[in-house]
Amino acid sequence: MNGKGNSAVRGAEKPFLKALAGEASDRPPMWLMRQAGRYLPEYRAIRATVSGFLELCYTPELATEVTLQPIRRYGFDAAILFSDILVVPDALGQEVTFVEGEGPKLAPIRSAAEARTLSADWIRQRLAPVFETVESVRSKLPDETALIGFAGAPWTVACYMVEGGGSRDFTEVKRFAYQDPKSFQDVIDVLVDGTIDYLCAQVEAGADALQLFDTWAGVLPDDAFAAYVTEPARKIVAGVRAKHPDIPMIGFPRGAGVGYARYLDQTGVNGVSIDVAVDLDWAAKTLQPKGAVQGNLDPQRLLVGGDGLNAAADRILTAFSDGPFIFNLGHGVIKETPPEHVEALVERVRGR
Ligand code: 1CP
Repeated sequence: MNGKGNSAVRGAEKPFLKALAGEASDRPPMWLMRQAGRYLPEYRAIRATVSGFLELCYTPELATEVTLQPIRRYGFDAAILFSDILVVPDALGQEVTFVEGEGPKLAPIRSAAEARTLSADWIRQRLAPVFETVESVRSKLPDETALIGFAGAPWTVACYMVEGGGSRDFTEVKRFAYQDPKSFQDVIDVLVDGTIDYLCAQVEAGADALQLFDTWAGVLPDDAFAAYVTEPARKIVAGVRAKHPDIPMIGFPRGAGVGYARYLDQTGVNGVSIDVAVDLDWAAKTLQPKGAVQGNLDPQRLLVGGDGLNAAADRILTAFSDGPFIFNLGHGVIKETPPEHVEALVERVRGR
């Protein structure tokens, strides 16, 4: 690792940023969602030194190290800040814990009174260690490697806040949204404000681009998708751009189906991250003329490896070769994935 550049001019030479600026390439840039994480033995070694997952997110020295691990191993075109989407509710005043083997746990917010306990005022102060990580990663990355900052989108973060953790059917969050839309909108609004501030602070610390993760966008009917996915994303993009007009942004409304086109049209993002179910030809025809496409290899292909992995990667590379494209998965790396399969995928994508 050498070089410490982050000037606009150098930035323009990063292949990842070129794709987000609308350029096609014979050798598309690549990175993988959840590229830092439990499939890497060096991640597990660092994870074992802390008692809880959030402690890792809030310790800049360790979070920097795990952000850089996949860059050292695979030379990806972008590093993604090591943190989690749930640091935002933690900073809004709804304490988050991660229970080993069970995932996140939060005391659920399900009423107007509970919604009023949240405040976006403390984001910069409480999440200072995260911004310190961004700064430290930036100073250690090679010049050609972009640094992606990120946040969860309001709907997805609200799912965890109202359900009190992960969910299968999203009964409680939908009940709250449908029974008391005004109070639910208050939760969405505080998340919009907090997320704008959170993302701006990441840009100020050195992030080159931002990704908004809306993992549970696909469970909503079209009217609720417009209200809770597209509209908050539009406000966040506009709010961040009011301070940082040139920052490239990617949206990931997972499971949006044909809604990806409306999302790309209406939010102002530079590109969309598509999930495994999106039709390749449809996306090349409908999405690529309007913005960059990022995706969408099935993480299970990477887990299994072999000829099937190569063939699946080739189909994606061929489908998107004429427009702006970033090679990625359709969702995160599965923790049982052999690191050698990632190596093989990098060779396949780079070797063409
Ligand atoms: O103990 C551990 O090591 C915890 C595993 C882990 C990791 C490695 C969690 C817990 N979060 C993360 C890191 C993380 N999460 C990153 C940065 C690393 C990288 O991408 O390389 C990012 C961008 C996220 C984003 C995230 N967290 C999302 C959105 C993307 C997606 O995967 O859909 C979501 C939904 C979460 C919530 C979350 N974090 C962790 C868990 C177990 C969960 C719940 C997932 C669920 O409900 O199924």
